[in-house]
Amino acid sequence: MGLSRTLNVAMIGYGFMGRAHSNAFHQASRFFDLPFDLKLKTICGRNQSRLDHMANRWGWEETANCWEEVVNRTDVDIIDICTPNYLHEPIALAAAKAGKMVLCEKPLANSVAEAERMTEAARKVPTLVWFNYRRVPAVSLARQLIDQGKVGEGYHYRALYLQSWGRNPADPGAWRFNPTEAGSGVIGDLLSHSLDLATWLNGPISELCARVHTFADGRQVDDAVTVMTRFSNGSIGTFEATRFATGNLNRNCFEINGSAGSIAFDMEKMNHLVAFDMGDEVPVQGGHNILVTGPGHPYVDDFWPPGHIIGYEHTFVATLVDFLRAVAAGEQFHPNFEDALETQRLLEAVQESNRSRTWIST
Ligand code: SOE
Repeated sequence: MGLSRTLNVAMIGYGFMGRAHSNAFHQASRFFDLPFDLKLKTICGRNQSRLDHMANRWGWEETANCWEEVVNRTDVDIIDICTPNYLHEPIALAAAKAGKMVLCEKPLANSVAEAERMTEAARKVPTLVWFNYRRVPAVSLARQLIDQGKVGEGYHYRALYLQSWGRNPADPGAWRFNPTEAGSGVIGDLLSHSLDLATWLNGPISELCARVHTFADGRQVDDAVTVMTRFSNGSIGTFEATRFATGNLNRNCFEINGSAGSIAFDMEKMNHLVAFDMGDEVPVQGGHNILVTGPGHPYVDDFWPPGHIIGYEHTFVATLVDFLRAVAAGEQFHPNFEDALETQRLLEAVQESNRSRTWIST
């Protein structure tokens, strides 16, 4: 791919993720030395007044209403998809066909079949799926500690993704509650994050057994899910994802227990990682509460001086930085469409296990 220094970005969609991505497109080159400059060229969607508001506030040059035209523009290099899930596939297929780099919100699709078509179509273009929690510095540090053998032989992987807004009946028509648009409830929205992290940190899942539940009367998507897993490395896992965890707003947590130590993370304390090391002298054994703000921790040296904490938005910046550097180096970025397809297979196995009331090999 002969790329110029400036890459023009077109974003399709303008909700919560549209803001998170717009911020990342601006901030990436302010904090990091990058191989490319990004131009926020056009933002596309149906509602003109929301588009105008987004364009003014977040510095998009133009607005557009027809994504089919936008993905075929010769002056656009990157298509960023942050629409409701059901539109991921058609937009990604068209964008890949037009030879664009394709960035896509999670979950990649509403089914494995869709995700397979997207992955196949995009084989020759750089892809990114916004599983942003991998780039929380504390989570990246967890991965480094695991790679250094600090957990040892894995025994347990435990994940919770707890939110509570599903209890609010106020907006039953919102797309996240519409099975045609969202595909599922917490399975695609929250469990997908936990499974992406789990397979990145602890390796492939070999089998699983799941129970899905909907609490709200008449709601057509799942509100909660619990999953038991076996991992290929011999460890066992439990996962819980819910929009009914009263009192919890965005607690994306995991804990890993192994022969050499343990690691625990909680997104509501995202600048910290708790690490327990069996190598410590017994009288001082206990969880080290590490403030992951540098020096030397992943990403943070390019943000603020040590001790100056960062936030949710920085995870999108770090994701984008790694993607642009991978593109410049001609390397594969992860998680890409292929990685997200594997997660999609797990999501479908969860649905299948719930339907059949059986363990599913994955
Ligand atoms: C849902 O409330 C949501 O916004 C998810 O869609 C995001 O992926 C997650 O990061 C935060 O919660």
